[in-house]
Amino acid sequence: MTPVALALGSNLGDRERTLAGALEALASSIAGLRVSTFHETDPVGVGEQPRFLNAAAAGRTPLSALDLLDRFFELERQYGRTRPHPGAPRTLDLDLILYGAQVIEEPDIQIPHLRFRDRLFVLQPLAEIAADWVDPVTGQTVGALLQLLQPGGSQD
Ligand code: PH2
Ligand code: MG
Ligand code: MG
Repeated sequence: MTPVALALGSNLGDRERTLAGALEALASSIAGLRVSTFHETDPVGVGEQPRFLNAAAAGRTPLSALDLLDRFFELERQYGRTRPHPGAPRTLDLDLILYGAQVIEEPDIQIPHLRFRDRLFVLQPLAEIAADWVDPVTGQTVGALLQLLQPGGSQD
């Protein structure tokens, strides 16, 4: 079993229902699932779009990182995700953020997620459930990464 952390996002359809349904479905692949609160966030880097609902979850999985990613893609499809262009609004986005202390840099999979250190919409929910998790690339905890990005405190 490997500790795993993921980020969830939705800005199309019934966002809350989608995140809750995806989390329930993930319980068969991730044991001891801990889930953050849901954060309403402004879209970042994708132009004018509906607001997002973002969350993070963590637990332990028997699956390889690639098999878990396949499961994520399958769930995204089940929830009606289409990919008309990069950054398009989506019913469901599931991103694998951390997989144990592994660093994986391959064309199909990059772990830790390449941009998670720059994203409040990932770090804020993740810090609620995994503040002490050490990023194997920078050696910083999730809580410290959040502080670096947002030294002032807790505005969303
Ligand atoms: N995901 C993106 C790009 N921008 N902005 C917010 N607020 N939340 C997201 O989940 C998000 C985003 C690409 O995956
Ligand atoms: Mg994403
Ligand atoms: Mg994604």
